[in-house]
Amino acid sequence: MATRRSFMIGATLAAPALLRKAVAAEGLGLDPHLPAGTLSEAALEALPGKVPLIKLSYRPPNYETPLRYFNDLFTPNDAFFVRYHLSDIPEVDPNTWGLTIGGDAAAKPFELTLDALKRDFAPIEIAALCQCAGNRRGLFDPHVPGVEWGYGAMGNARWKGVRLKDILERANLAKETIEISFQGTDGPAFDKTPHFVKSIPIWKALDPDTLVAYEMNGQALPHFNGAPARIVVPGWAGTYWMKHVTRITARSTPEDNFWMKAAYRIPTGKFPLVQRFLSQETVASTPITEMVVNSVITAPAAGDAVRMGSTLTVKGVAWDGGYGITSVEVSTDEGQSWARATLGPDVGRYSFRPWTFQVRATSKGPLTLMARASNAIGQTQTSALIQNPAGYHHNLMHRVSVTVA
Ligand SMILES: Nc1nc2c(c(=O)[nH]1)N[C@H]1C(S)=C(S)[C@@H](COP(=O)(O)O)O[C@H]1N2
Ligand SMILES: [Mo]
Repeated sequence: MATRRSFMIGATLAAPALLRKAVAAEGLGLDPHLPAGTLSEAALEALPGKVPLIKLSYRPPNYETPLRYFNDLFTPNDAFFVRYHLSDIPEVDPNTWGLTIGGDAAAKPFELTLDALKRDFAPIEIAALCQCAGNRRGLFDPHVPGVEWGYGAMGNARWKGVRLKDILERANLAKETIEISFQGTDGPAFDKTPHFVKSIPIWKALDPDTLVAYEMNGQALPHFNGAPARIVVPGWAGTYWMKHVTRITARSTPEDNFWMKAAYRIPTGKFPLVQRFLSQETVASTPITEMVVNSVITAPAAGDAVRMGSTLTVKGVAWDGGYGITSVEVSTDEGQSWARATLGPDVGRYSFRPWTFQVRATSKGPLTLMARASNAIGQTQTSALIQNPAGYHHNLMHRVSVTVA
């Protein structure tokens, strides 16, 4: 099996000269509540293979998707957001790529080529939203440190691959297995930051919807979204969706690294979440698990002009951790009254659920739209932000103001 270095084509992240010219920041539609530094520094810029996205940092690359792309149920691959923690991101050659399955709890460790992965296991395709737990961090009030995302650290796609459970079955797992951990090929460029390694509890790894995916929306995964294969954990925050995965480790002890012990954790019991990652939980904090119920308004855009007397079609998407969206309501009077939006097609419980709402513009001046999603277990978006030090799980109701003239 290839060593870490030998299956890389060699190029690390492209030098700035290879980027298409940065486009002027105006027209980015950034929320004015983002930190001042983000508002002045963010720019539209295209990574190789991508359309211009909102660049928040270049090393490591953190690029978010402009809100209007979520008018489509599935986010185009070339507009799908990009999130990395470390700057050395080799392009992986799919022909020499290999996946190693091992660990102290795997009685029969083995290795897979990409061909074997596709040939030896039944393919399955699932529609699911990949969202960074820190999506909308930049809208926390007061601001918290971290990548200051607006609304676009998420994307909805059809993921094709094989069940992680089918792969694990071949490794003859010990009954003591408590976590399955994942490692990719990217690493630190200069410093001593530990490699990005994440684990999930064994019960989530064996969930038939948890995948090792090699296609996204009918195409091979783009480099920046994890080529040639990534982990897909439907319903759970993006942090577990390991890109360029090369090693799957079955563990009889909890993974003990910075990325599990210090990052992507929330205060224990503070959020209305159901799924718990008990082998990593302490009295003070617990790992992020499923996404909270949420929605955005994708049209009209903030600041649009609307003709007096016309009927405006309000559009958006809603999602949760996989319990299922049951309603979206819209308010045009600052939340005093709410009316039900019409839900669009249900393509799976982990996917965006589109919705529409018609409203007549009956008085001149500003018109503020608000949206609120609810799910099948009775959860609704919050109207008071749940504070937490790293700015995760922002699900305040989205507001968009237009002008009726
Ligand atoms: N190899 C690798 N995989 C990774 C990460 C990373 O830094 N390296 N970041 C994770 C996080 S925090 C998120 S939110 C998602 C983002 O997926 P995307 O870049 O395809 O949009 O990838 C996850 N997988
Ligand atoms: Mo993330």
